[in-house]
Amino acid sequence: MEQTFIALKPDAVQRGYIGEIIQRFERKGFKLAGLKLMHLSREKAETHYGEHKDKPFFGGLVEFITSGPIVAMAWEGNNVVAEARKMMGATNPKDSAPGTIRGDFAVDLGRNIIHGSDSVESAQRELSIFFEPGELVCNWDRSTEKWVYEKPEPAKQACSV
Ligand code: D4T
Repeated sequence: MEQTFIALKPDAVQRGYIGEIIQRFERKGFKLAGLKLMHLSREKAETHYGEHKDKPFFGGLVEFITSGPIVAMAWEGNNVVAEARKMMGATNPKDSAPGTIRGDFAVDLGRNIIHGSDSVESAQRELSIFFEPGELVCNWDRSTEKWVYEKPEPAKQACSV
């Protein structure tokens, strides 16, 4: 069972889309394993976006992501990393299909409202930036599990963070 890291960026929080976006992941059948409203420090923002540190948009990106509260989340499910990326749509909202989160709620690349890990390895790295040890909640039994999966797995006993 995979885990992914999803962040609702300051524009999603300011525009009042927290509930609507969370609802999409719940409706899909993914299971919540971590959730917090937080103000990201500059240091963590620079770590998270480290791969972009030499790009011209890096400064603006760090300013933006630290400009207001974000919602950090861990979601669990089969193929959740790739499925969440599909649900989010293309990075640039001008290319995101209608029906995707960015396609429905965003217009501009620098205000694309949501982040999702692009691989299982990135998810692990990012979850450990945004969550402290013990903050994730993995070991809860969801009563609907057998209605989401044909062959449900028992809840994880140990969280990745
Ligand atoms: P995030 O990390 O926000 O989920 O985006 P992606 O994983 O889909 O895309 P990314 O790493 O290429 O970009 C990170 C982040 O930078 C913003 N950005 C990107 C920007 O403001 N200007 C740009 O020219 C680019 C390429 C948008 C997403």
